[in-house]
Amino acid sequence: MSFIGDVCNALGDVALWTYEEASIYRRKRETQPLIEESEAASRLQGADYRHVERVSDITSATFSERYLMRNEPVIVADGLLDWPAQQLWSFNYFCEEFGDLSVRLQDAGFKPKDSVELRAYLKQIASLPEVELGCMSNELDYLRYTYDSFFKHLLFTWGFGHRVKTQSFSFLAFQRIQRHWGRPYFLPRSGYRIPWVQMGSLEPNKRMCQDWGLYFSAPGACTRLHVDGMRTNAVLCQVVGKKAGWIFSSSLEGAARTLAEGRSFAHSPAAANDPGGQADRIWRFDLEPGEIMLIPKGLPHEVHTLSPSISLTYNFVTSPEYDDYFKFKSARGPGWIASAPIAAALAFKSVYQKRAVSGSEAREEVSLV
Ligand SMILES: O=C(O)CCC(=O)C(=O)O
Ligand SMILES: [Fe+2]
Repeated sequence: MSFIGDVCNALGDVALWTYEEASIYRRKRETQPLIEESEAASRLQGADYRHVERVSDITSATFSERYLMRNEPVIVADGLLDWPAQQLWSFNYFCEEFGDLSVRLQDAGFKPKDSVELRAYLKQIASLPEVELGCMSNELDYLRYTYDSFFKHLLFTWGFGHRVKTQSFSFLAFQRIQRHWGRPYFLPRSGYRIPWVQMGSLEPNKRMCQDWGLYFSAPGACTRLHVDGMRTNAVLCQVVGKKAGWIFSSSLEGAARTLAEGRSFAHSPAAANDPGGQADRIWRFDLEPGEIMLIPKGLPHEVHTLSPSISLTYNFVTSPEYDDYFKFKSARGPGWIASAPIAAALAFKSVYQKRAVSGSEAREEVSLV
């Protein structure tokens, strides 16, 4: 991408942020009635419960039409096919390359915790045994992202990161692992609103996308139920280890949050402007190394680490989705994170444990031909 192209994209980003800031965050939203805990439980119990579809060898047109535009989660089983990261990344690799750096860990709700030496942290988690979904431990914190100044972050966001001097792990890693990964093969090349890319192609390994992070976590670690801050799509690219969890339809946002936190939140009726106009649905996912999952824009999700894990994630919105995204975010506001995991809520435990026993979790690979 040329210098002029980078500057145009940066101006596009600024214009869009200003527009959203003025029209969404400062706007008064209609207040919805609160949902009772008992009603929340019955909504989740009555919801359609299924596994996230698994596909491979998917074109970007099919991916956009079947999943992105319909706000339907999907796992692309061969997602990391062309990423050298699959061969190169390991706990040893990151110890050797970046082990001396100090990193700030986070708890299950993205809250900053202690700073530790990266090597000590990675050694501590690398050999821990696998756990089952729902076995959580509060002992081990997560490494998600550690950035230094806001100004440097802007430079990375606009593709000038290679010129920046930094000692912050996420920035340094972004610079040094650039050739190990790239835009997943099934994502559109161009036509993004977030980040703004209307000309040229999006190269997320050169221009740091929103919420870009290299995540390291131990078996039993969890990212509690939440909706991503800007309500954009996320791709969760699983390089080492396994993760599992659930994604909830937009109609269950209030019910799921109410159960997780044990206090009432606004009911979220399935509105005409909900992306995909989804009925009550819970998707369970099991993500294996080499796979990439789409977490559709605005949907609540909770993620558990089952075995020592290294993953990479970033967020985006394509141009054709923007109207739906904007209307939905105007109605619901920015994202949130629950104060407790939904996996620990008794009424939800009975939902997922029953489904596991009844075998209704059978996985299927969808044929695209
Ligand atoms: O991988 C994880 O634990 C959580 C990913 C996620 O949902 C996020 O970072 O927003
Ligand atoms: Fe998320």
